[in-house]
Amino acid sequence: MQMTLRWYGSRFDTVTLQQIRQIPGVTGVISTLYDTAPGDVWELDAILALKKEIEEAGLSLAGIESVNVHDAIKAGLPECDRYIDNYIATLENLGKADIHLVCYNFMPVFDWTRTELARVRPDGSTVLAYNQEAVDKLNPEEMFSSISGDTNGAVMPGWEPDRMEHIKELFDMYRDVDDEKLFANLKYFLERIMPVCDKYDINMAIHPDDPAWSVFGLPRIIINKENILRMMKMVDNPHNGVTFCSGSYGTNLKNDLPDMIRSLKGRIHFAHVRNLKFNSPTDFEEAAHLSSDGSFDMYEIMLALYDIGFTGPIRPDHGRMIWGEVAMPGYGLYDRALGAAYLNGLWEAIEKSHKK
Ligand code: DNO
Repeated sequence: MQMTLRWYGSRFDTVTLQQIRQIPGVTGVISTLYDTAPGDVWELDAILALKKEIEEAGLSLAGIESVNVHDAIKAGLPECDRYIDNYIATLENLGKADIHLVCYNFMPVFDWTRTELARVRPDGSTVLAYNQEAVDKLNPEEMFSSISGDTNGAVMPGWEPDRMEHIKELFDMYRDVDDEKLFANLKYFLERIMPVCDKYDINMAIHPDDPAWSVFGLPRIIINKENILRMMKMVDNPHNGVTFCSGSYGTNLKNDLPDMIRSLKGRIHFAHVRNLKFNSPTDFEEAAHLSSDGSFDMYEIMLALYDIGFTGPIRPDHGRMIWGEVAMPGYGLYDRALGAAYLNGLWEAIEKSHKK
């Protein structure tokens, strides 16, 4: 596996490439053209400039997170073909730039959902948190304003203010879309993009829905083992793969994370590894990566990745805000660096104990 960190680009991130380079064992970043909107074609020059900047800092561009999918594609609107053509053009340019991993999601309207971006934990750190009772009391329009005061000035991925302004229209778009329809729209999208993925050897890695159930009555499909295996089978091409995100699948305690990993052998192209601490089945917070700080056995998760021969990029996921850092919630330097070091430590121990 290759240890990486997510990086939003020098114009958007408080963390620098030079800082990332000093985290032991981190050799690459996962990045994006953060100022592109879903549906835009990514220009080759812009992709090459991003890659060059990263490589000049002594790191590799290990993949893209995310090339976002336009809502017209997810909702299966008549104009979806035009947006799929644009997506293919972007993949074509990524392929020409020798980039072989694209993370994306197929969540209607919202990307991930949290009710708090800065819940204070007993040690004084602040973390992202989710409480179902709080969601039940909100209507979707209030969701964005309820968290927007805590973003530390950052635009949160998936919560871009100009999209959120049109939230009512976005909800209308999905009025007739249920889980089955969403599966069909995803199949159509994948079938159309697989030829360009085959041509350039681009691994598509779908990110799970977070939380892994329906919010505000919207359809959600990438939530459990059964659905993800269905998705792998419905477009049975190795380039149709997954981002295994422990923190997203783990929101549903019924998901057995190591078992899911083992069932996806050969199809996990990217891994996000983080812990969650459950206070009740409907309230969780994003703890430190260490097993003892949360509810998951991180050793078992890393062991399952090792057992399936995982060789792709991996990244620590959301970190706590600690040591006075001010950054995009979940994406500061310090706690993610601790997470990377910890995950690397687990991996080294697993590797060595298997070689004996
Ligand atoms: C949250 C992230 C997601 C993820 C997208 C992938 O912090 O894990 O926003 O990047 O769902 O498209």
